[in-house]
Amino acid sequence: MSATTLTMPDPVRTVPIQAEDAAFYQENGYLIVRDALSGQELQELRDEATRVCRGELGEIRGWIPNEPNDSDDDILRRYLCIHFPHKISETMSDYLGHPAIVDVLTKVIGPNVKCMQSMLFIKASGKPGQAWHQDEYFIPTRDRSLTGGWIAMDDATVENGCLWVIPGSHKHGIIWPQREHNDRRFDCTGEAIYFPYTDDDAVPVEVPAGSIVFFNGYLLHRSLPNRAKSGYRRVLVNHYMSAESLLPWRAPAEGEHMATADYRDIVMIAGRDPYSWKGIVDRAKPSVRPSGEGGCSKNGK
Ligand SMILES: O=C(O)CCC(=O)C(=O)O
Repeated sequence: MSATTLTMPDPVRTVPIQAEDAAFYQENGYLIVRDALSGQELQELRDEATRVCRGELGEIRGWIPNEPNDSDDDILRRYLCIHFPHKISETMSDYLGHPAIVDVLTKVIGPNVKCMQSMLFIKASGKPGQAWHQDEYFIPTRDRSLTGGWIAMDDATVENGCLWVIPGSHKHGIIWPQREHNDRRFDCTGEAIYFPYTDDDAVPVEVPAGSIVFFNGYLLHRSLPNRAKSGYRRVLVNHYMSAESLLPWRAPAEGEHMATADYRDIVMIAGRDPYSWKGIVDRAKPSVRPSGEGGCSKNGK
């Protein structure tokens, strides 16, 4: 299948987005919001990313102790991605509900929105990307409302490993099979297969720092390695969904039926939580994602 990228309308918008921008998102499965963060906010996030990697904010599974003379660069280069940084960083927790994010998500998801995941990508030069996948494969919502909010902390370019997306690929509503791979361009997370597209259907999502890329949980996307000579492609990406939907993520609690399984380590970022009576559970712990540079021993996000 060909996604006719030549006639693609411009996916770049500013907040507040309009109804036609939300329609673009529904049709194409992604949207870019430019200038969503100020220069000061960007610096705050970059500084916080360094503090997270330095281990100054709290425990991270897989974290490597610093040597006395380590520079920030030495430390940042150790980590491709840290999962759940918002659990130890108040700043990153605050950014889950940044006004630009709330504006877009309340227009593409609905008035009640919750967040269940954050990931801090450092992706220094030479680090791998992530193979084709759909986020809904990893984070199953009941109503397909999963949406990523990918905050670019540096300019993201083809050279330094920006996102690539297959516009419209979310519309099948199918979760394609996934398998392990030995492709050294990518980290150890599996790759989606048997979908009816080729790499020629993909478009690069090059964005300046301060942009936020929103994308649907069924959208096929990937990123390639950072081939720049130096520097990073830092991103804070958070995942959101409608608060009405249960989230059967992780194993159900003891004695719980799958139909009512509902992961409750969430942060409400807009509207009301219809399940507030269940309370919030502190379950996710920050961890380092294996980069795969020494080979992949196990799959997973
Ligand atoms: O930024 C990347 O390299 C990959 C991000 C991604 O695939 C995701 O957030 O789902």
